[in-house]
Amino acid sequence: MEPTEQRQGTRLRIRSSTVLMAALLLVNLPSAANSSPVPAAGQEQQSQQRDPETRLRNEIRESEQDDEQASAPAPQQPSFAPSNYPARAFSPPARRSGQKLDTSLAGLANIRTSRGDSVAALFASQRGLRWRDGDVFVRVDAGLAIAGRTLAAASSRLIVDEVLADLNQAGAHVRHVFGPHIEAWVPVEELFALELRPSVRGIHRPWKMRSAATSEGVEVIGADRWDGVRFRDPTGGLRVGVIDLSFKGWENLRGVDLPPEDRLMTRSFRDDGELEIDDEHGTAVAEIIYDIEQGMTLYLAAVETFGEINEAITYMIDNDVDVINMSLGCVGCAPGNGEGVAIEIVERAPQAGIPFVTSAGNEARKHWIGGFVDSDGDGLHEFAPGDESNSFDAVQGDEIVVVMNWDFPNWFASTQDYDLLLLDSQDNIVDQSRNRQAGFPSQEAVEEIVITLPFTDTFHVVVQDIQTSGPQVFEIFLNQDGLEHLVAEQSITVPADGRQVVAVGAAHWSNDVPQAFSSRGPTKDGRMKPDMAGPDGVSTVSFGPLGFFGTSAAAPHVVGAVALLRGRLGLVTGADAFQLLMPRLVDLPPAGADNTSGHGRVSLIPPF
Ligand SMILES: [Ca+2]
Ligand SMILES: [Ca+2]
Ligand SMILES: [Ca+2]
Ligand SMILES: [Ca+2]
Repeated sequence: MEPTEQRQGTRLRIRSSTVLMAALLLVNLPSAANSSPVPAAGQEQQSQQRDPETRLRNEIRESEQDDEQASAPAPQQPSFAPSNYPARAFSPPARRSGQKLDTSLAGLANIRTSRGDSVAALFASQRGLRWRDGDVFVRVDAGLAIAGRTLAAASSRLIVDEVLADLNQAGAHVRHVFGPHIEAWVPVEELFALELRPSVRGIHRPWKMRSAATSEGVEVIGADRWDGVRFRDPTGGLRVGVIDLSFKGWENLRGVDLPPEDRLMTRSFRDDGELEIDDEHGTAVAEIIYDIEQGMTLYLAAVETFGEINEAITYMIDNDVDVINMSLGCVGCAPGNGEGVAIEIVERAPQAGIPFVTSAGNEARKHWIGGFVDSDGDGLHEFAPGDESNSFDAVQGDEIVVVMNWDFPNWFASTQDYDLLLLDSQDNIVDQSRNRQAGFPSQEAVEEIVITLPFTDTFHVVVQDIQTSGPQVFEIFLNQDGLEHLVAEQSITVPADGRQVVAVGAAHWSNDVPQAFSSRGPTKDGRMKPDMAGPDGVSTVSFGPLGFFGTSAAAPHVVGAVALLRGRLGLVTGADAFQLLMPRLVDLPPAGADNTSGHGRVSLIPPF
């Protein structure tokens, strides 16, 4: 055996025993409240070399460990049996009964109680939680505790009103209500009390979109061949909607790379009211559409959460747009089988006759999926024989997002309980997500770790079986490249899995070769996706020459094509134009429809 393999074997054994030891200490050593269960000697040495923020983080971690020990139940047989639910890390025992709070939110509440506002603010920012003067932005789910029912089936307007009254009494500021879901600013000290309210089923991070971050495409798809075709205006205006996180620099491009002022509408639906909070992503998307067709009014809508997207869709429908581009996706916000609130929200557009075009995702090299395997019986999944970690290298300051999904058919109220851990190279728990899945509404089969890394290291994603009826298929997404074990299949993001949503993969403009990172289908229920492909690697003012890569750049080529056909052929609706595109897609290898480029790359080559 090679030395590297031996070292790996040793390290993994240490890892397993560390996790087990933490659990043992939790259940057996409540009196050891002032000692640290996770190896601390090495950690202290490291912290001397790290910055002040790292020391503060270590303080937070120690505080969390105090909480773990304070919450330790009566001693039991140490095992990973269901009764020994280990390390509900951030919840003290009196608060365990509810178990409706996401791990990170419970951690935030405990940190604020023990360490005050400034440490809590740091904790929130390191975990990607919106924080404002002691309030945190959350999604509250309203429903009754009926095992085996989804939230939608366990909720009603009366139940939602009851939770709204609870929130009002708690001093919360409600921002959006969609179905049984409420997005609100909630005072952190009220989280545990709210968790105990009978009609509150879950308090979670708000579902958020992420951009598929990072023209020649104009010629590739043949839009230049339409230069001599006069623009017709049969319905009093061609209108195109772009929904995105941020439109930085949009004002500078008016009248040249974007429509002039009288045909460029902007509106922020974001809680912060910003159009330009982030980067030029949305501006670059709009530039591509305008490269292909100039005769339209563009509607730019800035969003981040589902509640905000819901309002943006209403805005687009009210303004009678012909086609919508949203080069955004999320993971861990729905099961990926065409079901879920994200899908319901965006499919309001096609139901109103408006084609909704989205990016397939850039996650093919950031994804793993497979069945749970535990041949040594220690409760930890083996990604490969003898390897209980899916590792990656990352540097201090990286905002890491690890998302795990499973039990796709019953995702909304899962009885299968897995937990997700992130360990460093010395097997310290950097962070963990230990939400409860016991079959109640809002107990989604998802665990999510969001953490700004306090140091540079090799990190390990570890999956633990807490209580399941048998091995389940699960998937892991990491928000950066470099995951040790990868599976490209089924890496499509939400809402690209929607049946009425047009999902677009990316193929490089110069050679029509699909990008390795372009998310692959099929959906979790086995349907082919993406639907088609578009060019990427193209030039925009926003991202520079040949600088806009990804399915985010591919999708607006489809939207631009729909707009062009609608305008130049004098069609009445965007849906009419979309129908004309489908039979003219250029099939890319392998022959026939496939889960990389769908039915083919978009083309406007005449005749039409
Ligand atoms: Ca194992
Ligand atoms: Ca590994
Ligand atoms: Ca869990
Ligand atoms: Ca093909």
